Amino acid sequence: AEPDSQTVASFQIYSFQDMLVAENPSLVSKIVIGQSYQGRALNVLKFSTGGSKRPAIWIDTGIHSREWVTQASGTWFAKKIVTDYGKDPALTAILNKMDIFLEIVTNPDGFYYTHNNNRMWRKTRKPNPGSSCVGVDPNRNWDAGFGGPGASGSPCSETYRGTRAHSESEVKSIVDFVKAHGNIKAFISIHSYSQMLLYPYGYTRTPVKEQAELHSLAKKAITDLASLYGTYYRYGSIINTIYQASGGTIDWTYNQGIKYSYTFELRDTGRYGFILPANQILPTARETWLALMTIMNHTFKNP
Ligand code: 0X9
Ligand code: ZN
Repeated sequence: AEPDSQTVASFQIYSFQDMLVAENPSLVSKIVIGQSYQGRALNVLKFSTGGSKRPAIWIDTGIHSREWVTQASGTWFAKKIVTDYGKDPALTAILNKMDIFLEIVTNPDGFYYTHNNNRMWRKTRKPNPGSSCVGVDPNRNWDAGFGGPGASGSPCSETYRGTRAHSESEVKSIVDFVKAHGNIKAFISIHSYSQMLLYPYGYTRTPVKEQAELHSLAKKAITDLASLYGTYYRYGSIINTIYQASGGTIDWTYNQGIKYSYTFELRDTGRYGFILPANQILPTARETWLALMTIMNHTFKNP
């Protein structure tokens, strides 16, 4: 019989991660930072050439489960890192001084659900007591303007914030990891779709202290992204560029002192939306990598 799509998708991403570690043991290891509500491992790939608690770059994909081009791109980034280390001088220099952490399947329960029940599932899969609606928006659950405008208090909403900040294990596991690590210099959370590169804040109009630097770095990153296929990105703060959103990932990481906190919204601008055709995966991953390298390089040079 044909393997079901769940077998193909997250089993393959999980076994791919183990294979990558097995084939590149001196560069890649796998850390389990926690478990999802339904008990799935929250795997993070660590790319490191040595040292301990080196300054680090975090990248996550798939926190919104239906944004499938992000998990696919994250998988490609993992392979790209091991392929380019020792060949691309910029990446090699970065990895000789810094570590990269990559969480590809950041919302595994939601990802499972998008394959087996509802392709358009966005939230976690934890039941909400007193409601028949399931799940919390993991990009409204962080302790940054939590409960303010730009999130919902209704369990049936797609932007339900949850009963308290960090109520979702998928979020809390990252919070604990970031705090325990204490030396993360860039935090990049990858979503789709809209073609935007965003920096804090989402919950307030108050500009961040380093707005000028974050803005010009975003411009450089999207210019490099566009150099490959001409894909046009907008950029700016979340609240000025997309909409007000409270309890978001990168507002929390920024407030933790991680200056280079960015969110991508990958392809497209709505023609296919979340159901991006598979033939756009590789071009999306390739162009996004150019922007990631720009941000990582700037972080490396401005510790
Ligand atoms: O609404 C969101 O969570 C994001 N858009 S999406 O279509 N991927 O759902 C944008 C939110 C901006 N990011 C943060 N608040 N961190
Ligand atoms: Zn999203």
